[in-house]
Amino acid sequence: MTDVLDSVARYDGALASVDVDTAVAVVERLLDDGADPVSVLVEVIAAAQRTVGERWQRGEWTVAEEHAATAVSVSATEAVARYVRRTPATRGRVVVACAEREWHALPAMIIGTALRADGWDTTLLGASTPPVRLSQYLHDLGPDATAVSCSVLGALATTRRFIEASTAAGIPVVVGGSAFGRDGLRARALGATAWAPSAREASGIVAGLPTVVPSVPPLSGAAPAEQAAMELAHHRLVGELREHWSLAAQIVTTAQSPLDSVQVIARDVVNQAVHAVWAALLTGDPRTLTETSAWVEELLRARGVDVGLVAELGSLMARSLHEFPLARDLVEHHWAGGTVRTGTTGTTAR
Ligand code: B12
Repeated sequence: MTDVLDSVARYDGALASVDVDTAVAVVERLLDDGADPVSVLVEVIAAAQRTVGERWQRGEWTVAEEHAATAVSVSATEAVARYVRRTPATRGRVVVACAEREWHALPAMIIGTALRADGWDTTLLGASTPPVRLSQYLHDLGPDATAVSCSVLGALATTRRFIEASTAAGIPVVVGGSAFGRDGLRARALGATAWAPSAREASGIVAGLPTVVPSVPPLSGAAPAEQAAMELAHHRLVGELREHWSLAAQIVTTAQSPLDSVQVIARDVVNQAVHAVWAALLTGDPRTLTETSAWVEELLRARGVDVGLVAELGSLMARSLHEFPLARDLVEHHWAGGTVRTGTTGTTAR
């Protein structure tokens, strides 16, 4: 019997050396030895992918290395998919998709494969699919459920459009992925029929879904309206922040390629920060701001940059958001532990 810990270590090594053959051989060996395919997906492939993200976050790996390692994991997931397809699908059909702006297609692929392992007939639509395209697929395929994977906070708004499209056709929607956090609060706020924390629970959750669901009611109130207005002003807002945040002026020694320069990281960070505000407005969950500011702090610390710049970014955001009072209030209270100074009032938020 193959030792699982040893397999995980060999798999990690294969990602680091971009060795597709070894990675595929590791998962095939585990499966041939009788390992549960969902455990291989969750404990080997998904776990290793999170390590890839941590290496990028710590400045140890470039974006190019992250891409290369992910391509290896895509091949390994395909190997699991080939294995599970040997058994016929005996349950209903599930469409697995990522909403527009969501480029993390591998988590969706892992969910699709986990569902197929449990007998569901799955159709994978891939990354960043427009809602109108989803509606077309739902009309053509008539699935029993839609499964939506969302890794980045900026795609929660478009995930909501998927929930609207799916429930408008009466089809229940199960959601998951890191953008939903560690509980079902954001999923419920967006009107999803169900949420699951990992691929392990996905099949049981899909099995328990109602056959038909009503259309979700429109999101009403001031917060979703502000989020929609922020989306329209996004270009201007991120432009202002990128121009004024002093991270752009920092000299960083750990950058290994132009794609990993601090300016590129600053662009990503500003986008993520504004998206965290959108997500809090849409879901009523301010942890999106606490989590994102902690993530920015880790990114900066790993690159030897003054972490005081996290609070500076918060202050700039609060100032730029003067037309968006709820958003501004969220930043003042939840970004960087509530240490944001707006400059206009001179006060420190609680
Ligand atoms: C590979 C990768 C990419 C690739 C994706 C390629 C691909 N084909 O998928 C590329 C290079 C395109 C990319 C781009 C970006 N990425 Co990226 N990426 C990753 C990485 C390293 C791995 C993603 C992955 O495959 N995870 C493995 C999956 C399976 O794990 P999981 O998400 O936990 O999924 C489990 C559950 O959540 C659940 N689940 C997931 N989906 C669903 C769906 C349903 C229905 C259910 C029930 C359950 C469920 O089940 C899964 C298995 O148990 C992650 C690190 C990480 N922690 O995941 C970063 C990460 C997600 N990326 C990040 C960032 C910042 C970005 C970029 C903004 C910039 C960048 N670094 O390149 C862009 C944004 C692109 C966009 N708009 O979508 C950050 C997000 C940080 C944050 N605060 O949100 C992370 C966390 C990296 C980090 N540590 O900072 N990325």
